[in-house]
Amino acid sequence: MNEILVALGGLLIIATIVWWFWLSIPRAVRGAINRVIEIRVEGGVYQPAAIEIPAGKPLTLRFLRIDVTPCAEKVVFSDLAISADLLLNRPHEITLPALQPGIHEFTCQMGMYRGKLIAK
Ligand SMILES: [Cu+2]
Repeated sequence: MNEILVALGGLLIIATIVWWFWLSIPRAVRGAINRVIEIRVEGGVYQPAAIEIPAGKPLTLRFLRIDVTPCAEKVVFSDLAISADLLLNRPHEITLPALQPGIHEFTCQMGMYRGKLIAK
């Protein structure tokens, strides 16, 4: 009986992890034009994780990493070939070039933390 409970508990934890990292859909936040957009890295997520931005205009993102996990120490914009190291509790600004309309993802180096810029 106990083994079954342990197994069920394990399954529940796995399901939660899968949902957390891959299935949960972040709500889009609109980034104001000509303003630095601040993104917090905390508790296993980027906050906000979905940001609407105007296409065709350079923009600056300011990452603030509060998350101590090594996972959080790098942010990668793979389709833009940009990456940066994030120091703990130290804001790090990344200026992006004007983006094509579409979705530009940013992730940790293993793709577990996920965020996206929605350029329109
Ligand atoms: Cu990671």
